[in-house]
Amino acid sequence: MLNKWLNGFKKTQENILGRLNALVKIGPTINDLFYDNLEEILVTSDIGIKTSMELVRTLKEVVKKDKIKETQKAIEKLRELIVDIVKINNQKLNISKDELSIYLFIGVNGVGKTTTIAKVGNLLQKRGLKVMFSAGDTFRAGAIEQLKVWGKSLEIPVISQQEGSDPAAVIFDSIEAAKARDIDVLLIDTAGRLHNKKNLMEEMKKINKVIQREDGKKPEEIFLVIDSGTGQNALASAEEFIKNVPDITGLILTKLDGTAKGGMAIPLIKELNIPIKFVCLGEGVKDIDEFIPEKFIEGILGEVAN
Ligand SMILES: Nc1nc2c(ncn2[C@@H]2O[C@H](COP(=O)(O)OP(=O)(O)OP(=O)(O)O)[C@@H](O)[C@H]2O)c(=O)[nH]1
Ligand SMILES: [Mg+2]
Repeated sequence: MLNKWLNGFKKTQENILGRLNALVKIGPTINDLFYDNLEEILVTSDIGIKTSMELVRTLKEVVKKDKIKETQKAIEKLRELIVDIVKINNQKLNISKDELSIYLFIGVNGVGKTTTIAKVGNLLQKRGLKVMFSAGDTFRAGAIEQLKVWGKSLEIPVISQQEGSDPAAVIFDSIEAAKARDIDVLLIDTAGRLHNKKNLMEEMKKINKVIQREDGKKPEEIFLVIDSGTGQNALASAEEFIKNVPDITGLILTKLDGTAKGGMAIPLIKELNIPIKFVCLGEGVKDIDEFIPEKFIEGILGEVAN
């Protein structure tokens, strides 16, 4: 699994670590230019201007306090600062004992919601839990079929209605069916595109309400699925969702395998204060792992070479 992480993060690591190593090589002693270059590397690694500036400012304080002279040592301190940010983010999956748990997957179109449902469903099933899928994306052509194909190959039941039907009705049915069949976790797919953002947000609110009414509690997890390739733009998009669905319990970062922008996870954690619960590192059903801060840091920063 560690190899998969390291492979998945390869592009991000080359982007960040590669340039940090080059920076240490061109100047072994700390000076103003070092900080300027460092800030530029961080900003252009999708860590975002705000978080990058804060990191450099804190690093300057640490360097001063610890009387550090070498750029190599400064980079090691930077790594510790990033670890501190990411570590707040070590949260376990919420699962209710002895009653149905509901996981709702939301996010803009194409980020990987449906694929991630298959991955999480498979993971939970492997852990001995009884899972079920709910085809709550009745909007996009082919979405129901896509989930059914996953359900068939993973032997996970799928509750669906026709395309164009009311997602709230599908979700209602799914909760009833899940309870009747003693399911542990119901994973609900949702549409990512509904003409415009306003409709999408209204739909999300409505779905959330239906679940709370039918299940008598909030979903155990509301996952906001985010495409890592969108880089630092993901932050604004996530903030928009949070405004409309305030109960988001976790983020899932997809497509880390194809991007050099994995640094975007750092401002997301810092600014949103919502844990990243899973990372996805490929299209296959097994290309998913729980977010582990140490592994993430190793993935993006590796070991700083001497
Ligand atoms: N490389 C890679 N591709 C992924 C990953 N996750 C999803 N994909 C691909 O991204 C594409 C879109 O995935 P979907 O799961 O259909 O995305 P969605 O959010 O459900 O899309 P809509 O239903 O249209 O809103 C598919 O081709 C997936 O195979 C990942 O972690 N890595
Ligand atoms: Mg989908």
